[in-house]
Formats: sequence, structure tokens, C-alpha cells
Amino acid sequence: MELLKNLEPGTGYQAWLGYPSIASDKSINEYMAYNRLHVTEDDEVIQTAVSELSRGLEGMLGVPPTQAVQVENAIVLGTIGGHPHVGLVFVEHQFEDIGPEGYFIWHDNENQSIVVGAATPSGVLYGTFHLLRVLRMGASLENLTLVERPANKLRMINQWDNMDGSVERGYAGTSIFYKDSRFSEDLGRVRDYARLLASVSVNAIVINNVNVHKVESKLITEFLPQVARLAAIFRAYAIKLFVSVNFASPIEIGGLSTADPLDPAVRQWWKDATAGIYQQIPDFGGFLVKADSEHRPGPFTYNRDHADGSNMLAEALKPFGGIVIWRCFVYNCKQDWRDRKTDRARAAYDHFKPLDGKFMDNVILQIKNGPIDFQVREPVSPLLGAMPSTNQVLELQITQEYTGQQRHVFYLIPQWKEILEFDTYAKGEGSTIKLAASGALHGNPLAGIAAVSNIGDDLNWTGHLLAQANLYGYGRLIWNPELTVDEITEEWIVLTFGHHEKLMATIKQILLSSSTIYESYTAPLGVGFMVTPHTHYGPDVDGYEYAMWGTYHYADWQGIGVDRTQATGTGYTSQYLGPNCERYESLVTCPDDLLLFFHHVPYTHILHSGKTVIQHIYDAHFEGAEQAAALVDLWADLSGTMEAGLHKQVTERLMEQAEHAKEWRDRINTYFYRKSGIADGLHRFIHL
Ligand code: GCV
Repeated sequence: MELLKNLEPGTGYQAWLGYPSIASDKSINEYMAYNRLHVTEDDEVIQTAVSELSRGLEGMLGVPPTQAVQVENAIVLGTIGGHPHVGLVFVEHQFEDIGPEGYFIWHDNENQSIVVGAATPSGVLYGTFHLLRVLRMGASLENLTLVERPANKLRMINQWDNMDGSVERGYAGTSIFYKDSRFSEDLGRVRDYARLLASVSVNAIVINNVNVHKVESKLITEFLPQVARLAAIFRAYAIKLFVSVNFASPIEIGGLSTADPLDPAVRQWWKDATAGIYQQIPDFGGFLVKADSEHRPGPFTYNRDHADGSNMLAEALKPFGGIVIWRCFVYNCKQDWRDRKTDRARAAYDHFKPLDGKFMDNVILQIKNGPIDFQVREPVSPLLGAMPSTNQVLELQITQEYTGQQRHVFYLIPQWKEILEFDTYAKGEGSTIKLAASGALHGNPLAGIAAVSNIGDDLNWTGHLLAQANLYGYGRLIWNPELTVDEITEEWIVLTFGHHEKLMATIKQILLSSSTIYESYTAPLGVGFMVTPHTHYGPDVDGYEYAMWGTYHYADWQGIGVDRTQATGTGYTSQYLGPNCERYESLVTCPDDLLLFFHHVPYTHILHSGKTVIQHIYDAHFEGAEQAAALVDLWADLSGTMEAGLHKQVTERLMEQAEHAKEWRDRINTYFYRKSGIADGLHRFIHL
């Protein structure tokens, strides 16, 4: 058995990038034959690859690699244009088009060498991390041929970090970037984060929260030197830096009386500010913007639309090759929905769809995966794929805001796979979200996936050790959405804990069952929320924070659910195309797990499962709480298979989850028993 040997044993700090010594003599002998590096380029990113490879080889083999003078018996790293041997191999072997960020890894039988080649240094870095994964997985190098290129051009992480050190919706300590309205001095932590991100191919980062307060508005002016320092750290890992900006900056920090996007003085202010950024950060990525949403300023104040707003920024960035990422999470949180026609779920599509084709080519719209807000279960946003002439990126949330806040285990990869495979029918059958996200569906030049990070300054990065799997899996999936859930899961388990049969089976079981378990004891059948207002943690059936107009789920003594049909409801189903529209509109075909998202039904409505809605609620909550308790036992059985510290961390979280799941069960079951007056068919005890 191979134990994880962290620099700080038992903390999880090295995450999936620990390089413990290899236990198998066979593998050691095989890998030792290549323990020399042949590199001819001194590019910064290639040097990052070299130091990572050296660190990995030394850790795994116990001896650092030497510098090779010849390519024989060595690992050869380089770009096609910069390393003559790599160029030769590429031409001779005609590896299929690897694009700017792809790579090939090839075992050269004749020279007994491994060649890692790419068109650019970033490709070399990704190839190097891949080679290290191969070694960590214990695979043989003989006849190795790997050719990879990313499916998504933009592979982004959004930090929701504030300069006071807090992280909005952060569940793993405070920010690694800021403290007390200053930049953190511990840049080592930032560098280690860049390393984690690059290892799974992330190539862009937004370093501050989309809710930009006055102090963070100054990131693009007063704090530029510090931002430039961060940009330099990320640059060495081939990651471009972006900043979230405040739409009202011309007023907040520019001394103007308006932020109207059509006002010449405002436009000039943004141009000057942008030019100032590029003076200090020549490869600056661009801006991320949240506007007209949850009290943030935006173009609506000036009767302008979101094309006006984003194009103004795009114009300022254009001469420098920068881009604007404009969020479609635009809705009026104060809207009065008592008419049962007004519907938050409709908002993004209603606001943006009519603007298709009106955005500059360096604007990308960032669209959350669902129409509401990262709920445990939501349908896929109908806006994704629906604007052929506009660049789009899909926004996911790795941080577990509504999915247990990294105190409960919730493995997100299966949910993301489902989203990526969803067929929008935007261009007929096969118009999947993964094609919309990559830009392939409509041929959009700028496209990709972004996600809200789940890390903080906790030593294990993510609070719950098992939540590291979500960050890892995110990166693997955005590089290659064709990877299966099993492949990603098994990889993460081996890289984090080493090879061990029982450990593999148990952790896999825990991860793969986790989302179903969590969903069972929280809000039922896709209805969403039911969480404590503002914190979004813990049960509160009527707790939706914008519920000044009554409960959003319309539960009364007869039934529950939001009628979003065209026939009798908000008409939201009309935003879907082809079979999706009919499937959700009809009670007969609407899937059970989204029933209450789309329909208002009596508690006695019979689901496809054969159960009534009310009995489903009781059963799911009793079973979910039991299953959460069973996770504690499953994990207990792994004691001795890993560092004690790692085992303890997870034990504590799982115990907390089991207790909390009981509270969820009781609060939800009690609520619905009282509302409906219908008793549990199995006569289980419901706390009153
Ligand atoms: C960053 C939800 C969250 C907010 C978040 C917002 C957003 O409303 O609760 O914390 O703000 O989404 O995505 O902008």
C-alpha cells in the first residue's frame, strides 16, 4: 500500500499533487531509465514545467533527475518551434492538430526517451502534468502515445474574494489573496494555488468577487502594482489574470456624476483606466461584470441595455486584446410575483435573448448552469446555446453554496456531466451544452467554462477534504468533457490517497452516492431553496430571502410547486426548444426530480415512481438521513489506509453531516405533515 506523504502529513495541503515514493520496484526500475531531462528553452512556463517534473520525479523515485546532454534515455520537453528534437518528432509523426494549448507525449523506442511536445509553453506545461499523472497512476511508459487538446478555449476560475479577507460563499477559511483590505503577504500560498489550477489546465482567473465594493473598485487603479504581482505569479503557470469591475466605477472612484455607458466622458474614463492596466500588466485578460443584479449598478439605471454596457468596456479593452465577460445573472430580486406569472427563472433569457448579435466580438456572456442559482436540482438554463451570434461561457459553482457548504459531502462531477450532455436542440438533435460551451455549436470564437472556486486559506484548501475532488474534477472536465465520472473519480482517488483497493471502492461509493443522498434530505423534487435565508445553510422551508410576497414554492394545505407551464403558469417552459419544451410542459412527461420546479401539484399527485408526492417527501427524508449516517461507518472502515490526519478530518465532517441530515429530515417532514395533514404511510415518527 502506498501512503500519501504530504509535506505536512495529514493536512491535505498537497492535494492531488503529492509525489510519494513509488512502492513498486518494477515501476521504479522502468521510470528510473528516464530520470534525465532534456530541455533547450528558458521560457518561464517551460521552466515551471521543468521544476514540477523535477519535483515529481525526485519525490517518486527518491533521486532528482539530472540534466541530459542527449535526447537518449531522457524526458525531452519543449515546443515544436523551440526544441529541435521535439519539432522533428512532431513532423515525423504527424500528430493530429494539437492546437495552441494541446500536446503530445510519445515514447520514442529508438532513443528510449519520452517526448513531451506542444506548440506553446502552456501546452508543454499541461503535457508535463499529464506525464506526472501517468507516473502517479503507475502506468507503463512503453509504447506510450498521448495526443490531447482542450475542448474549451477559456477554462476559468472565479474567486469571490473580498479585500477584507472574506470570501463570499467561501467555506474553507478566509481569502488567500487579501487580508484586512490589503494584499496578503503570503504569495507562496497563491503560487501553490496557481500550481493546483495549472495541473488541471485552468488558464484564466478572476481574482475578486463579482460583487465589487468601493475598495475593490480600486484594483484597476490604486492597487495595480499588487495586482501585477499576482499576474506575474499566475503567468508562470500560464494563467491569465482578470478582474471583476464595478459598473459604477466612474462615479465611485472616477469622480464623474454618471456611469451612463453612452456618455463620452464615461467611455473615456474606462479607456484611460484600461490603458493604465495594460501599462502594468501587458497580458491582462479583461473584466468580469455583474450588473443590474442584487443591488449592483448597471446600464438599466440609464435606460440602456446590457449590450450598451458591455460594449463600452469591450471597446476600451479591444486595442489590447482584452475581453469582457458579462454575467447574465440579471434579475430583479424585489420583483412582485404574487400574480404567479412573474418568474425569476425567466429573467436571464428575457433580458439577453433579444440582444443576440448586438455584442462586440470581445464580449462573452457568462451564463449560470440553471435559470435560478446553483440549486441542488435545476433544469439547464435555456439561454445556453440560444444566442448563436453571441459568445457564451457556462458558469458552474464549485463552492458548495447550496450543496452543503463543504460540511456535507457533495460530489459535483455527475451533476456537471448531466449538464454538459443536455441537449438544447438549438440546432436540432445533438446540440448539447458541451458543444454550446466550447463554441463548436454555433462556431463562436470565444467560449468555454468558468466556475466559482471552492478554496480558502484552510490548510487542506477546501475545508472538506473530499471537496478537493470537485476542484480537480472541474479542471479535468473542462479540458475534456468526454471523460467519464468514473475516470475522473478514480484518478483523483489514486492521486490523493494512493493505490489501495478498499480505499478506492469506498471513497468512490461515498462520492458517487453523495449528491443523491444530499438531495434526498433537502428540498424535494426540484423545488429548490428551503434553506436559511442569506447563509443558505441548513433547513428553512419558507426561508427564501426575497419572499416578501409569500412563499416562492406556493405550498399550502393542498399542494406545492411552481407552475411554470405556458398553459396555466409563468410560461417559462416556452424558453426551451423542441422536445424539451413539451417534456417540461406536460405533467405526464416532466421528470420526477424536476416536477415541483415546473408544476404545482397536489400532495396526492402520483409520481412516475408510483409514490405520491407526500410519501416521496417522507421516504426520501428518512432514507437520506439514514444514508448520511451510513457514510460515517463506511469512512470509519478506512481507518489505517491513509494518514490519520486525513482520516480524522473527513470523519469529523461526516459526523456533522449525519447530525445535520437528521435536522433537515425533521424540519422538512414536520412542515409537510402539518401543511398537508397526511400521515406517513409507514407510520414513522415525525417530530412535531
Ligand atoms: C456573488 C447568489 C449568491 C450570491 C452571489 C450571487 C451571484 O445570489 O447567494 O452570494 O453573489 O448569487 O452569483 O452573483
